[in-house]
Amino acid sequence: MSATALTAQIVEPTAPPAPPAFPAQGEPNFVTRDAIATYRSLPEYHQPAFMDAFVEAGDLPPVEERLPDEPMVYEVSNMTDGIGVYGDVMRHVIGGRPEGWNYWAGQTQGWGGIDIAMSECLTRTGPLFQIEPDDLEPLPNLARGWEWSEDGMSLTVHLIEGAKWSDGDPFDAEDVMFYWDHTIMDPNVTPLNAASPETFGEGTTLSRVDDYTVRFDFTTERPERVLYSMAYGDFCPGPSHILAPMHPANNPDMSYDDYRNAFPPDYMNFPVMGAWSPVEYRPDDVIVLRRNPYYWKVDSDGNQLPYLNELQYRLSTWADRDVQAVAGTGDFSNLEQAENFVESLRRAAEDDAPARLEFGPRIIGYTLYPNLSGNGWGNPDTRGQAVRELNRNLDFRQGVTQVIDRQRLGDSLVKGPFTAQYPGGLYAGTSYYDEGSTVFYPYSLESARAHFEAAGLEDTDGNGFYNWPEGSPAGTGDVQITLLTNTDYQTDRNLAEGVIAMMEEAGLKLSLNALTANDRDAAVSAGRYDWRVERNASDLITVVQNTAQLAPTGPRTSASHYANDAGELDLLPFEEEMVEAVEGFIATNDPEARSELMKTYQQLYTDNLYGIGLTQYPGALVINKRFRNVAPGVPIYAYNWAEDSVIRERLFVPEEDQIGAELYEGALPGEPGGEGPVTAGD
Ligand code: BQZ
Repeated sequence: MSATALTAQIVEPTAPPAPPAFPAQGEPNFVTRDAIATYRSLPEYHQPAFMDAFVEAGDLPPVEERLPDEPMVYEVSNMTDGIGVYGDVMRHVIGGRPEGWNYWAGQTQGWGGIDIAMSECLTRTGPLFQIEPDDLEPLPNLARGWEWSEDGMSLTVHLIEGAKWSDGDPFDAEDVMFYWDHTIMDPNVTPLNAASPETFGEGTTLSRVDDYTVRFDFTTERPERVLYSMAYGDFCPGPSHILAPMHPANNPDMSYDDYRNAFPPDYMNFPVMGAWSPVEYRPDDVIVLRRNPYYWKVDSDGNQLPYLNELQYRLSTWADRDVQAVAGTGDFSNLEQAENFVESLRRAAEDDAPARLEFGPRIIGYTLYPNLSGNGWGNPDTRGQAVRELNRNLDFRQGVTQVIDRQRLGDSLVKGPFTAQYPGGLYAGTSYYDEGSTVFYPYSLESARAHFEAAGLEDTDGNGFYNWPEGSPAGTGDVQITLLTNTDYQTDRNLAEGVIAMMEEAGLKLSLNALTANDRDAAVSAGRYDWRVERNASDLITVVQNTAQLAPTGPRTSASHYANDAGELDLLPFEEEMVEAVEGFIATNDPEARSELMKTYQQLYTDNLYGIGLTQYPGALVINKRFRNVAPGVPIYAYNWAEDSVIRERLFVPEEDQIGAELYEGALPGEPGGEGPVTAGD
């Protein structure tokens, strides 16, 4: 077809279609950060009654000796239902499976907030959804305070003093420096959630000042965004007294694989700074966590937290999590799979419904990501390399996006006002989103075909499917593309199958590669994929968190384009411009400059189709009605997941509502690596 005829068929991009109105149900109570918690000593401290026996038996020192001189104090004024009572359990259900406890070497604990319950980070961002815009900065946590140097080139961080790991070992700068030196700065180790040197800004260093003080030194002035990188998933130090002896840097008998697998799921009582430590694991059945006797947070009456003695994690499916939460046999769910909305809403609306369900903003988004590496990342074979070449062709990506009927795709998940057509990139309704900078390619098979032909594709054998471009090393056969997705979620699977069916209509042959989350994560980080359908991470929601992952700012920062084994990144021109915009954002604190940079980023992303947006919809927090102190308007996902944002350590259940379902009543975590929980005098 002549070029003019082709151009005639092309449908130009438009502004994104307006999303159907869907007001979030809960409205947060906006406060300043110190309204939630401060650090101070109190006249007296208390613990659950059953722990008195441990103190009498000499198994534990008295509570006031287990706490820091100035513990973190949650202010009753910010607790919706006031000071709580001890007891009861939160019954989680998850679809993940633990690989082990070595988060710092990239192992998953099974997700669903297990790692969030076990580990604490220097700062905290989950609860920021309720912070007044003028005070919007990460909350202090293990870092109780910080100050910038005059010239803004360094940040001195003050750690909480006198806090201890759940086995009584002191928490101090040694743990923080071990994390920095032997996790972030060690290229052989990638922690879960993939923090890397780029996460903290090119050339940043960290040094110990004294037992409770460390200092970041930067190469750019006052990179305030680093405070977000000191929060969950990027700076949650592990117990160096347990990890260091197993790390190859200190133990020549250990390889990095040995180190990664040194703490399998049946290693019990793993020392934590979080409120609960794992004491029982039954494969494909349950993980039980018991309260941390040295937890360093209290309420303003001096009651050592948490109020809940136990967390249970039933190892099932994510869909079952929704079902059990609305049925009342589970206690918590992030209702994030649109297919479950209608039934969950129906059940939650009944008078005797055991759980409350509250929808938040539209922050669940799915994207089709083509692998943009052309220089060998993931060692593609001839066919794979030919797909990469197509992926790197703008006409091809424009063809792919115009094949997708997003209205039909969204409706295939759930009818009604939930889903919106999502172009990709930053979300409508989030603080850095700009509609004017967002390019939307409307559904048009005709225009898609014109783009495919402009990319050199033709159905040369007339079987209805495009063949490899002329002279392609992949031969003359039909183009073959694999689509990777996560089989742990029906939404991921349904969207992938929807995309495959639509591509087939347009003449592109796709095959599904559906893997469990752990295998999928391994395939993605190794570059073993052509295309992947994925639920977006929080960087596209908040921008200030995981900012470096918004573009290939480093060899392993954006999973659409890692470097090859030689460390080379073959960025396309628009990717280089995206990197510039993101690095510019990281290097400035000027709000004007920041929003301009994100407009540039959004325009580059959606015009060049760095990722091809599919659908966007709200999520709902489902939590059993017996739990108190659940703040209003908790989004299931923003700066972090609701398991963090809801502040589980200050949730409680009134005595009369407690269900007596603790599996290890009266027990506490035992010795690290020991059998399991212990009772007083054991
Ligand atoms: C929430 C979350 C808590 C990871 C995981 C899981 C992994 C991804 C993502 C979510 C699960 C739940 O999400 O779906 O509702 O409980 O755990 O961590 O999808 O496979 O790699 O990024 O957070």
